[in-house]
Amino acid sequence: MKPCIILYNPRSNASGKKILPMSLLALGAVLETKYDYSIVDGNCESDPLPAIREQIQAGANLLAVTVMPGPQLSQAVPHLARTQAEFPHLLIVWGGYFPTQHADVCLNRLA
Ligand code: B12
Repeated sequence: MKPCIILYNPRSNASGKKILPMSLLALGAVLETKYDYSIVDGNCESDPLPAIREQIQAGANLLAVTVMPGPQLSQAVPHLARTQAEFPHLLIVWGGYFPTQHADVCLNRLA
């Protein structure tokens, strides 16, 4: 079945280390057998946007992103703004350390 959920880990380290996206793997474990999902890892993709676009064109309708403060946030904001502009009906869900601690900023300034 085609994935309906994209789990996106914006790049979290400049050194290019392929760190396991534990946050999304934990989410995937919950989604397993219930929903089809794919993981787009910014630590593995030089430009994650084409990979995200491809999944949406293949039918994905929810983009779930994990965001820590710092480099991940500076990736997430422009990437999600561009993706939302291109796919206005796409549902985007923020999770992780930054939105958990700064929900007001995410809801009022970034949505
Ligand atoms: C692994 C890790 C890293 C890795 C990155 C991993 C990655 N995502 O690629 C590396 C080493 C690169 C890293 C770097 C940094 N980190 Co760090 N990191 C951690 C660490 C040790 C574990 C996080 C983790 O994987 N937890 C396990 C997963 C399963 O739990 P989780 O992330 O909370 O996810 C759960 C929920 O939050 C939720 N969830 C998470 N994402 C999403 C998304 C959606 C859509 C939904 C629905 C739910 C959801 O569901 C998950 C399952 O329950 C934590 C400390 C800790 N013990 O938690 C610090 C921590 C998160 N890091 C922190 C910081 C500050 C940084 C840096 C800014 C440090 C620096 N100065 O450079 C950088 C920033 C990097 C960046 N932003 O890009 C702080 C954040 C503090 C804060 N106020 O938010 C922490 C808490 C450490 C600390 N005690 O200070 N980090």
